Amino acid sequence: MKFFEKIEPVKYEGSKSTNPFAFKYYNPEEVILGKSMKDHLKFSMAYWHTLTGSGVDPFGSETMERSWDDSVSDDIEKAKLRVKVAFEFMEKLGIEYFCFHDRDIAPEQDTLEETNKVLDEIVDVIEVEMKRTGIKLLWGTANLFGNKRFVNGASTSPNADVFAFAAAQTKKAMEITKRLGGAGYVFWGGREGYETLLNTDMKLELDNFARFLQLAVNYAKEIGFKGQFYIEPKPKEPTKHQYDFDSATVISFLRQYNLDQYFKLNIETNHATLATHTMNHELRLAAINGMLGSVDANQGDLLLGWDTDQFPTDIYGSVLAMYEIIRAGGFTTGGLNFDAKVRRSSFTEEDLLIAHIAGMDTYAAGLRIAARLWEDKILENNLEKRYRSYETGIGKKIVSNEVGFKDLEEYVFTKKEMEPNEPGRQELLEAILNQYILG
Ligand code: XLS
Ligand code: NI
Ligand code: NI
Repeated sequence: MKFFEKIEPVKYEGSKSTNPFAFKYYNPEEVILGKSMKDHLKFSMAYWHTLTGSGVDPFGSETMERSWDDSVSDDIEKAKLRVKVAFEFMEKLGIEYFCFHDRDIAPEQDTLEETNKVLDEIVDVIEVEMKRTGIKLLWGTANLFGNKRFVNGASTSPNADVFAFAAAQTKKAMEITKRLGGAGYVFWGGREGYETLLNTDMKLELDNFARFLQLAVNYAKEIGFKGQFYIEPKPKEPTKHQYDFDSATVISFLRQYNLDQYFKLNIETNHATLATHTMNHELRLAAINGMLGSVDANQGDLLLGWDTDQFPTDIYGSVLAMYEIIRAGGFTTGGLNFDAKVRRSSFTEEDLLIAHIAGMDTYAAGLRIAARLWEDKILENNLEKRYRSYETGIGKKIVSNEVGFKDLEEYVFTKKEMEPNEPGRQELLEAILNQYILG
């Protein structure tokens, strides 16, 4: 059965188009900075939001109208049908990657053995669809937060049996990710954090968290899984203190436990917002540490303190994010995964398509603008000029670690007059950025 039969494959029609089912900025094969737009952007569909998002919120029940979900009642049959719908949907949009949690694609059964059996059945269907369409798995992951057994965390749970269960579940999720040729595997610390120190052994929880990651690294070696491991930082929600707070926290955690060589970061826009950082800050920090891996492209609402996971439509943000990605040399294993859900009142199947088109166009426009900024070296030339005092003289000695406090004191005593400071010219740069955005 075809569900999007009435809808033509989405095409690029340019910025003057009024067709809601056309791309205005995303022209997949167009070459920018020597690479096609689709290879720069590597769009990915998030299975959980797009296929299983129902529109529930703390105040109300499901709102989404999904004809395929209504057409079958058996859970396993429904899961199989959703796979078909997912691939048809990605084909219409020309999305070449997807991401999933184990529990998004297949319903959990009474025991882990039964769950794994059902999971394998669904993976069979996914495998066929991947072969048919050429669509690839950007990353897989395990849902270690939804089931009530994870009420106190997974690898950071005070209950060792829960640690064991999380390990067993992750083992299987890694196996299916490997089987589907996944380019990566994500660890988002679901409920790995705490509410109050009154009942928490923080040291043991952090040690166990690192132990768990080390076990995953060991198992990847054992089964020959070559995909990239990522940690996805998030500062809060569901727990008050999430251990993977932001890029900086995760990088130092990985270094402390000698895990840094095995992991990169999967950075999500809305999580940056929750950490009171900009997305470009999070990306730059990862990049300068060689850990910029992949992106969960969405956006939050600055007036709300939670992870609203909206589709990205903010051009300013997409320009600055794409600038960082270009600056870091582009994606290798990673891509732009739409960890985003349609608003509760955007409940039609058409809304689902339009939301993805809007997100793809936003990042495509971001890429176009960021590429021009990069080519014209607007920011890079300014940096060069601003930091030129480190190119010669005492500055050069400082950055080549040739001087100590005594030498610097002597330098100041003999020089007497310091070089004057220069203005940062923030407003000028912001105005130039606006020119690049508006054309
Ligand atoms: C939740 C996270 C989650 C991860 C995958 O806030 O963004 O969806 O991306 O587990
Ligand atoms: Ni995410
Ligand atoms: Ni999120």
